[in-house]
Amino acid sequence: MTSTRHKSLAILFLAVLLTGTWSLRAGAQEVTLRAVSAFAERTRFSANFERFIEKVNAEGKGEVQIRYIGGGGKVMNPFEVGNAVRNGVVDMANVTGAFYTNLMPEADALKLSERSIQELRKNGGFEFIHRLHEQKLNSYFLARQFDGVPFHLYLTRKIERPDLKGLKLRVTPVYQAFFSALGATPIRTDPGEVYTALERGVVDGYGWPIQGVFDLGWQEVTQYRVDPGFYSAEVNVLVNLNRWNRLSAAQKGFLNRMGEWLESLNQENPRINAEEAARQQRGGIETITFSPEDTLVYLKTARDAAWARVLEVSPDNGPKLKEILSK
Ligand code: 173
Repeated sequence: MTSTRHKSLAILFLAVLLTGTWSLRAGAQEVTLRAVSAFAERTRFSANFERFIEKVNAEGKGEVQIRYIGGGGKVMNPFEVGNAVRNGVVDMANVTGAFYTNLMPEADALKLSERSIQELRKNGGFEFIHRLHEQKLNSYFLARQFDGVPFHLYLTRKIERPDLKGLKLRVTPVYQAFFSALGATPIRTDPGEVYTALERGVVDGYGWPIQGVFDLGWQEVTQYRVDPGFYSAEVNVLVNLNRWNRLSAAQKGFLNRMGEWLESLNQENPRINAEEAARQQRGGIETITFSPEDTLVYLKTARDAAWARVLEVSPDNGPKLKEILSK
């Protein structure tokens, strides 16, 4: 009897000891975050995020690791990625605001920023965008990538003037208000459907940044690029807020430093933009430029149509965003 009692006490003691030790270790334990990209793996708009993951995994041993589940339509529909990080189906996402306007209509304004993310972080403007992501996307906004990468209109037929009547164009929310204002019929698709839509003549062109046209072979089905570009691409790294809040101060600090490093890669963009434009030219994509007056109309329509849309869908936060992001 006594020996049984002793035995169970000893087991209890051992259990407490083990649990205690285990939970002490758990406090400092490495966490693994599950991450997805809304863009296809190893394509331009996943590439910097993939470099970020490599760096985190190399420098974050014992602290934070990231398990990359993958990107593009392979893992989930790109337009579902915002919802997945909001629900905690994934812990981290690489995604453009254009893919989560259903949850956060204000995200459509992010492309309109005339200030770099470094500038916005310094002047406090970023705080507002940060809070919107907490409220509407249940996410911590870790980093903004691709400042200074303009979008362009790519076409299979030549146009002489900024008049898109009769053209069916592939869009996301980035281009929708602008191309519609110039008379086009917009057709929304994710990037994975662009090639087929062009090949089959379902669309006469598409919106896309200056970078990444070659990733999915679109040079084969693209004849023209309209210059100049407009807006600025934005692809954001978001972390599910509940997951973020459970990280230790050290883990948060580490990820924030890595996020800043990721944002510093934005300075590579002028060089990459020039390389990609040259590569498009070699690939046979001709540029279309309008008269100086028409160019002004083109750019003014881009800006005005997009801000009008933002103010329409977000009458409460739109004016503040315009104040923060415009120069
Ligand atoms: O799919 C898109 O054209 C789009 O909206 C986008 C946004 C940021 C980077 C690349 C593409």
